Amino acid sequence: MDKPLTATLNIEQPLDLDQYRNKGGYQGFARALDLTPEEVQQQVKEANLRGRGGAGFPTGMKWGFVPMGEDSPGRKYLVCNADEMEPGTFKDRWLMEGAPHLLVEGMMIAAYAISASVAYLFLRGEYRLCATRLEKAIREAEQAGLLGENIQGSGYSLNLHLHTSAGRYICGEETALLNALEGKRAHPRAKPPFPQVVGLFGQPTVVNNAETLCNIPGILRQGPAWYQDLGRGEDAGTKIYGISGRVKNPGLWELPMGAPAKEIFDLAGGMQHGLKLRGWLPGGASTDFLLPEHLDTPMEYDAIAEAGSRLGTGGIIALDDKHCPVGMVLNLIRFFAQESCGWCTPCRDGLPWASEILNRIESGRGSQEDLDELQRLCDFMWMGKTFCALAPGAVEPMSSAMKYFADDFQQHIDKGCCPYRH
Ligand code: L3W
Repeated sequence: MDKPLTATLNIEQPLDLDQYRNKGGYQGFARALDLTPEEVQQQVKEANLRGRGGAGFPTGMKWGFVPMGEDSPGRKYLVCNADEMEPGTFKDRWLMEGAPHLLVEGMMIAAYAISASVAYLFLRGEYRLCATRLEKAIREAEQAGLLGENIQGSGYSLNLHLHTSAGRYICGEETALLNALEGKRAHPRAKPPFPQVVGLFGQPTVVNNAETLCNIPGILRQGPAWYQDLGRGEDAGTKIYGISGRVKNPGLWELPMGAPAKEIFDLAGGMQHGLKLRGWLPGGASTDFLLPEHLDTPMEYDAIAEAGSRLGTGGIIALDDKHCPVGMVLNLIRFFAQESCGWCTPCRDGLPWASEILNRIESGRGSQEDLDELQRLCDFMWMGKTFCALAPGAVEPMSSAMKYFADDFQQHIDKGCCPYRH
């Protein structure tokens, strides 16, 4: 099976420019330069690539919202969102550490497709090894004339800058990220207008996740039909799936879109000795729990949604039967409460409140009213009541845990202690 995301990945020593080129690297970019930007967009639309950051928005469609030609003569920007901070998610790090030129090439093609002359790679600050390796790849591309003015005599010019984040989860929300790049406090902006029309410094801007962009070189080099065929079910291409929790071998694998979750658990060697799977979050912490009975579900957008969750980042978090679900949710809500930017009330006040109530329940001091209040808070922080997806995302593991593991919540209250500790 073709594995275009990891075919050139080497985590010990990533390929330098010449080695990457010897394996077909930058052929996708060369092919793009032979096409018009609109034709490149069309290729990605036909490939049916969907965003890998968590929302699954169609990439070609997103690019198509950028006003082109005489409609928009000003500067346009491409931004790579590599601020990977979703708990249980470490796929972008792997790609950037192991295949930096793949991302640089993907950014170059995406920038060309929207006629952007400046691109920013917004990188999580803690990813220092990624920064070193990406910086080297960018310099090599510049020295080879693949970046800069009038690239390869094409008339197209692109400058690509690496920006390391000062470090907040909210910086991964695309409009907060744009504010951070502008040197402002990283609050989300109201949408619409979407960044494709009014983005960085008020100019048309596309923000794409790092893994999404790593898919682009293959699409241009081998065509949309080839890319479509890589998927096993409804969705096209391959995906970096991951798993953490008490499985035997936590890790990352490139598999066809639509591979069942069970296959990922099998690759991880199953649960550690003596443990049973109790539940799993399919794609990072801000997704709903699914159960062992859902393991045959294809890991693709619609199938996971039908099962009652979201594919999210594809980074599975496994919950075992010796681990308290209330404690797990408390841990996640504490993270989200700490990372709330405080811009809107439901998130700023709701998450610390939920954290306090969960703490009471988990430590055996909770009441029946606390459970009702938690349920009310889930509605208070839901989509449409907040500026961005942070609080609604945080609600997903909490509300689904209250549904699937209701007995565990109840036992904490009835016994006055955590049943997993006593
Ligand atoms: C034009 C419209 N553009 C949507 C664009 C929008 C954005 C993309 C997705 O949250 C999710 C969230 C987290 N016209 C448009 C449009 N767009 N409608 O499509 O937008 P949206 O609003 O669906 O989602 P979002 O606010 O970008 C992203 C989830 O990801 N998540 C978190 C992941 C975190 C990481 C990380 O740390 N690296 O990936 C996990 O599931 O909960 O639902 O570009 O402009 N009408």
